Amino acid sequence: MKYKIIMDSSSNIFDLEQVSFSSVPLKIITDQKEFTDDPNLDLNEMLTYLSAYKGRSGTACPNIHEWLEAFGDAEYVFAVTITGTLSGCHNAAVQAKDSYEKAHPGRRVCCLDSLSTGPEMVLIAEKLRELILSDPELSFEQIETEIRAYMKQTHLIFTLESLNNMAQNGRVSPLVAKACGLLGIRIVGQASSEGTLQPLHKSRGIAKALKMMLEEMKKNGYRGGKLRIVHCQNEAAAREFLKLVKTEFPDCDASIGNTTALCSFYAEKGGLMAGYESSL
Ligand code: X90
Repeated sequence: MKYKIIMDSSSNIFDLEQVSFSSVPLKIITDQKEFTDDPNLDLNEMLTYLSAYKGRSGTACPNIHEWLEAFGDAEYVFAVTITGTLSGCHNAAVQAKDSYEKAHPGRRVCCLDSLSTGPEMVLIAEKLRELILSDPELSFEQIETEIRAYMKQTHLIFTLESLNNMAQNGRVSPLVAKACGLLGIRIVGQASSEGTLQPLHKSRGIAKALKMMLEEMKKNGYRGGKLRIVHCQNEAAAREFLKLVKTEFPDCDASIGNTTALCSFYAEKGGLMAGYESSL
């Protein structure tokens, strides 16, 4: 296989069928413990530990070396990362690319900053797979052009119960975080075009929040395209959301999955994220 797709673990997936794929883990760090976002992690154990832990907790992105290791000896790599506006992940991938291409003339790496995370990255990876498998004659450059065009049509919408960990780690302003710290108040937000957390609404209760998410998606051009939902210990809300979308778009290609460590840490318990395609 000429092509390899690599994503950091904020994508919440550890494999992708039919193509060469690998995930590069981020880490969740406290003064006493470190959790690696890979398939060996016991997520419930981590969340239980963190909810009892009173000290500081943070995250760390993979370094250049870890990216290089994931490139392996692939001829052509597509590396999809969490937003470079909020994480050093993309930067590390770009530095790894430079050193890889220098060390191995002829090999190529394309680093794609999702300006987003989670299920929007999954849409990008699935499209890459489709392009790679569809036509063996398609060149690396052609795939890059196609995927960059596609990324203009993908979006991320979410609802969160708490922005504590985002605020504590400087990923959102304390002012924004305060709005959703109150009991029973959720925010609905989206990944902005700059790759930051953009709050859109506050909602008391989940039902209204889910309606707002769908409204925002439609405003943004959603007409029944692909939908990838993930949740942090909130399967009921994920199912409810899918049901809501299906009442208007019964034929949409949709799936529900779990957040792994990185997204669980930031989206926190109850958080719901959805990546979707717009038709605009
Ligand atoms: O340590 C690191 O380099 C990782 C930092 C990641 C910070 C952002 C994580 C966001 C996770 C939360 C809800 C969606 C926010 C979307 C913003 C684009 C998911």
